[in-house]
Amino acid sequence: MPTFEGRQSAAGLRFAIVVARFNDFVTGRLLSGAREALAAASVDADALDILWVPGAFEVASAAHHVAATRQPAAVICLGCVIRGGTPHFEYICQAAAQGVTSAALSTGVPMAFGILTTDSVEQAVERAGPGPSNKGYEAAMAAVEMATLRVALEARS
Ligand code: INI
Repeated sequence: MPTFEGRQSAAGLRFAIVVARFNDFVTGRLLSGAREALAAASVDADALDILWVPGAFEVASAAHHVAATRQPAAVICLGCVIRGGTPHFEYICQAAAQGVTSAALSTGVPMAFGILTTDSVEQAVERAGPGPSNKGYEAAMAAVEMATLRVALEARS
């Protein structure tokens, strides 16, 4: 029975990162974490497109566009939505999650979901610290695994 798995090295593959500017004191750190993970996976800095968008709501449409036009091996989606006192939080989170899922399925390009949805600034900052527990780092590692899984599957088709 054939078994397929992704790899930890993605040398030679191109990636895109879509990052929301809203709460950039957090998303900038998620971006640093994602870049660190891609470097650890031997992805060349020149093989990386970085797209800044206004907020988490806009991440999915930019992810869809970059996937369709530049055909990266995977897209890493980064953002930070912090709960306020209104239902706005739920709408943005739901739109972001469903939008990224739909963009990945419709383009066939794997997308990693590194959009934090937290109850407080403290929870967001905790998830954007240095090292592998940074959620941007984790999302980039998921993107590497999914991209290389796809390469492994295509090599056998
Ligand atoms: N966008 C975020 O990325 N995080 C938030 O916490 C947030 N809040 O709280 O409103 C937020 N709003 C902006 C939204 O993503 C869109 O940019 C805006 O609605 C314009 O479409």
